[in-house]
Amino acid sequence: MSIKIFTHGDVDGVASAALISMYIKKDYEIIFTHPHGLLKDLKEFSSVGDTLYILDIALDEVSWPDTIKLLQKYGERNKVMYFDHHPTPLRFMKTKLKNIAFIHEAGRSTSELVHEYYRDKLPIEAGRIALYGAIGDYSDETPYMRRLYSYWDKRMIYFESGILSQGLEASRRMYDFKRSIIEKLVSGYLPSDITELIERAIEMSRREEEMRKRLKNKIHILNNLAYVIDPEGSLGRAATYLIGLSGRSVGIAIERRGDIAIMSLRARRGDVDLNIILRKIAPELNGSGGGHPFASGCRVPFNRLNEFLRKLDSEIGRYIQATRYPLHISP
Ligand SMILES: [Mn+2]
Repeated sequence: MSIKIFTHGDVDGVASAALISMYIKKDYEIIFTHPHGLLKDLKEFSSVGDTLYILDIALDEVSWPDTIKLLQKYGERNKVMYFDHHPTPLRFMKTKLKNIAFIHEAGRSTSELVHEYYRDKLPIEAGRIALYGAIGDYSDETPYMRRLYSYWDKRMIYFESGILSQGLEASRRMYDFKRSIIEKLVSGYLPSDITELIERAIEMSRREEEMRKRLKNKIHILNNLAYVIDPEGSLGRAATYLIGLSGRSVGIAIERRGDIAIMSLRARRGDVDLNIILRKIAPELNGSGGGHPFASGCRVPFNRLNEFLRKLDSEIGRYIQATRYPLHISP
């Protein structure tokens, strides 16, 4: 029987785990996971009687009923806290949950939700950690976070958060390194105090710029989306740059892992809701996908990738058509 923190490996996940660690103080274990792996990781790394914190992990469109069933079973014996801000599955009903504290709100980072929940029990330094996480998810402009900014200098916070996000992006599956970062943040270090993190951040920025330049030769463009296979760099960053390079609404960076195509998708703000489209069409091709309206992830069998991309392209086109209203011209 112990305390387990399941979290995402990005800035928001790392910051949220640091905040929980500051609150619990000791004897916890941090496990990095992701939406598609949550159920398997829960079964492997936790058992009935554990106190669980799940942070910044979207509920997967396919496996969520089993995940919730398992968590409710754990919740009969011990505390289960679920903090997240990703849109929930299409048929998910928060009100039907039993024995799980489900703290959820779209549009606010998980770090913000965690900080607000435990704010009376956290030291002042927790506020800047929450801000790093919120910036990492582009969600630092909420009323609550704006209030937190009044204790800090925004430029300094952006500098530190930038090091953290570039450094973590360059350390994808280095879970022990990420645990050591959390430990350091908890004991009061700034990201800029951590030499290895800075070195990785600088190296990441250099590689990212090289990748961005290479994308021009690897890009494939359909009607409404642009994609690249194996960008040789961060998928999320590549997806963002594809929008600018192609002028299309959606950028998709794809990596092959065995028989699976792993994708990161970004949409131009205001054009489409990727989360809704992916939750609908990915399961139709034996895959899973979702996330935020403008930033999502997806995986489908590699041999169905072309079918998926064509389907997605026409679905995006339909979505844009359906939501495009004539401009209102005021007199
Ligand atoms: Mn997040």
